[in-house]
Amino acid sequence: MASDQADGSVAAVAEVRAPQVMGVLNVTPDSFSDGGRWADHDAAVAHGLRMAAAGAHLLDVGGESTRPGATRPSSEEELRRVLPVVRDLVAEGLTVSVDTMRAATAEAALGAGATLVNDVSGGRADPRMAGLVAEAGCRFIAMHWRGHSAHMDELANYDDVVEDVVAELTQQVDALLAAGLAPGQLVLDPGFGFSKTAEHNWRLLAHLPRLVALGHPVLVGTSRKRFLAAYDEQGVPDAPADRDLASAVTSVLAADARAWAVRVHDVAATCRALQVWQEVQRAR
Ligand code: PMM
Repeated sequence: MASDQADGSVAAVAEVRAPQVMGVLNVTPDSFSDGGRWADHDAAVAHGLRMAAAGAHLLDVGGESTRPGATRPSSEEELRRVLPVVRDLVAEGLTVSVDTMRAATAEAALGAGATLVNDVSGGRADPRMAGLVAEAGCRFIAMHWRGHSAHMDELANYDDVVEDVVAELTQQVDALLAAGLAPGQLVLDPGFGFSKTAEHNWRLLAHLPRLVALGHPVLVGTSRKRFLAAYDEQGVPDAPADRDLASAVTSVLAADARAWAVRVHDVAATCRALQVWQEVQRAR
């Protein structure tokens, strides 16, 4: 974008862009946020198309629930869930990432036209992942991760959650670069809700600029997570699907911190919230 100055010169003014919106498409029977709703192939594809029409730039297709305590599907089952959905969404001209910790699933999804790999373990769960992604040359979303869902809540111990997450992600970046990834392939994610208490999540959200300052694009995945729950007088939390307003607020905070993308369930509400944010940036 260019703007006219009072002295007649034209100065380049970088437009501040809102984050990319990544729509969550869990093809699983048991995800905490939307478990079972899109487990059927046709329902999943239809939901992906709806999210794209609502403004999603990317669709994140996953076949393994990562809710605390979840058990893992077999590799074959994960592929059976994910692959036909990836293929059909790519055929519709959409940009698809595959949410998987398995190199075999990532490889098959890339073969079916996915262009990003989103690995909540940052390449730590499968020793083949880094080599595969380095070879493919695609974008790789590396999340902060300490262990599988079955026992991740026991691993939520930090001296200083912001500095510890920054240090562990930096170590992971070094490992990925050593395995052959180019710096431009990397996207970092602090991993909201993964081995984190509510307090840890609030601190990470408050200090997102610290992560952005590492120099890689940052993805923020707060949508519908436990720490955003509202509680009634009996102390009962609301349902995950009732947390979309709170989630949209966190997307605006992510935009303020200059995150590259937000991973969300309610694409329409997120896009509307980010439009408002963008108008305020323009008016500055
Ligand atoms: N959260 C979930 C799954 N995949 N991927 C990234 N990169 N970041 C996240 O925060 C993340 C993820 C779990 O949430 P869901 O059950 O709503 O998909």
